[in-house]
Amino acid sequence: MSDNEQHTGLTRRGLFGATAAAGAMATASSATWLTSARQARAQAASTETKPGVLDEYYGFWSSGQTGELRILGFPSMRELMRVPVFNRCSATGWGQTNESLKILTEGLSSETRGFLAKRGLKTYENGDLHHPHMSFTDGTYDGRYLFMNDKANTRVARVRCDVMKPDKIIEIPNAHDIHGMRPQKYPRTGYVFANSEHEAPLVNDGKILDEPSKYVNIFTAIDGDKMEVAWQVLVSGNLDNVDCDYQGNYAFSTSYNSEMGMNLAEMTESELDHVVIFDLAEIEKGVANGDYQELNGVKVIDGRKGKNKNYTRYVPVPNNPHGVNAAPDMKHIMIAGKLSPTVSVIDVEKVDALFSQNADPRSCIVAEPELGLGPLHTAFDGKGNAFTTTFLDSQIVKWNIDKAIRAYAGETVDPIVSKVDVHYQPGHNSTSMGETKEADGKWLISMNKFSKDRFLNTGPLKPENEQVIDISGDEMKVVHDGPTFAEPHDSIIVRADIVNPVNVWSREDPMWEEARKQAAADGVVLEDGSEQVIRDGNKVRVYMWSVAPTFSHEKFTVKEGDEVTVYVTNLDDVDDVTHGFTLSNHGIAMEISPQATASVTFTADRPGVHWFYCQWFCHALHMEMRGRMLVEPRGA
Ligand code: RUQ
Ligand code: CUA
Ligand code: CA
Repeated sequence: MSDNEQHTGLTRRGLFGATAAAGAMATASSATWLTSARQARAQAASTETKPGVLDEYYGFWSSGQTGELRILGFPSMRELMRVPVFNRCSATGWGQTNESLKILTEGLSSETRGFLAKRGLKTYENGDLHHPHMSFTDGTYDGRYLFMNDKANTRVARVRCDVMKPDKIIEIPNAHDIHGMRPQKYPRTGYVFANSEHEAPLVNDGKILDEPSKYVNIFTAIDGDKMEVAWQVLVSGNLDNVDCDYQGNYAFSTSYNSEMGMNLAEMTESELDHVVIFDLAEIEKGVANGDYQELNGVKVIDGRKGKNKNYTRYVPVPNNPHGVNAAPDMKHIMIAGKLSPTVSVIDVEKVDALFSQNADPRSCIVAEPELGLGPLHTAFDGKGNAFTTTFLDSQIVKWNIDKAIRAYAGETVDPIVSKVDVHYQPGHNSTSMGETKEADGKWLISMNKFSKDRFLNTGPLKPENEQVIDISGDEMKVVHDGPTFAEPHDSIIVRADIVNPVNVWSREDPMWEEARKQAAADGVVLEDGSEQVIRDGNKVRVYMWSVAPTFSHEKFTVKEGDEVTVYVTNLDDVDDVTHGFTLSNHGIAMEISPQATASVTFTADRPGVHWFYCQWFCHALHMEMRGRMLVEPRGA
């Protein structure tokens, strides 16, 4: 058995026994680290942020199967906002208002819309949001947009950073379950790269079913400005995570299933899987030269192995690799080994030769330090160090990139700087500005999948635990534990000066373009305070405005069976005076922030008196901010 095989055997057993391993974490770290960590604690930087003091960073957090984006203040870890994206939100009406439904439905294929319609749905009501990333210009965040994936329903969303609401959500055709997703770093975003994780027939219409040898997988480049698919590439094996270089030349995707296995034994059979490297210029050339097939309106390039094309290269790496992270030195890409205790380091400058000279694919690997069991993701301090989570060891491993390269070249040097225990089983970690060329080396967040005994017991379903770590010195210091609900996979920590949201909506915002058009057709000006009820056959449009603490209508009357649309325009233009419109016993509620318009359409099929009220506390007389909908019975 080779060294490598031994590790693989160990980690496989460890992986299957992961929960049992969590209890025994302390044994994994040496006493030396514990002692020095204890000594260092006295001088640790504090996450405490005094009342009234603003945080130094924005944290943008995913929420996994909750489907929303979360905004945190960092390092205080105060949750500032939840931004519904793929989920249905009770508070804001996301997924119910016409404005949100437009965004949620216009990017779906007609096939998906038809499928959902049969289930009485306009859009999906769940999502699995793993990876939030900000748009880049010249290698750093530019504060324009946040992009994020939906693994559950094969979508990618864009959130506007000026208002912190999604403006585009698109379904990715030909793909199955978007997992890894990253924006292009240079010269700007540009492309948003998205990995389809799960294999399926290219034309998935039921003619091919249990014939895995005919399945494919697909890599997608989205035009981040238009939010349209630019092109796709067929690949061999599946795709997990993705990142790209700082030069705008290549994207790198891990594949844990190079075997194209359909069960665990098959998927973990090979000692080596691979990283696919995509040559963006070659692919663009191929598209321009017509070397593609068009499928569901998308140009699909064939980048599979053995096609003798220059679109892709496959670099063998151990073993069911997971995370891909580009270092702020703008030169190195870290591939976490997961079942292998190693991280494989790719030198982007050595990638050219893979394409131009058909060099040995492994020749771009310049280091492969052994860090511990279950390496998943790597973050950076911008000072030449990397921080890798080890899921099975429950540690963050700080290692020096240069030393790892020298060790790989044969020098006797230990790249590991220090390790710290985290609680328990970390997945992603992120450092302040760490995925940009402006990494500042101050903070790291370890996003731990298990909390176990760290908090008061909440029953069988436990929160996760996020730990803030001071990384300004050689020893890492855990300075904060924070429970969190399902399941922030990933996060970015962005300097606050980069993000500048508005306080009040602009009345020109495209969000209520449809409402404005309809109002114009009805002779109503949304913002002039006119209150009108327009009847159009069995369609009734109620135009309403709100100024704390009143709605313009104390009542409106409709007939049973009418299709009613209520438009509310919030004429308050004061910071933080958000109103709501909840129609009781109709399952309807929506948010109307200052100077916004929101609308909702429903059938008035309950005769009688129904109150609507404002659900956002806005005034001393907030309780009085209410009115009646009178529904005349049919035939009355
Ligand atoms: S993946 S825990 Cu969905 Cu980001 Cu690695
Ligand atoms: Cu308006 Cu409460
Ligand atoms: Ca594998």
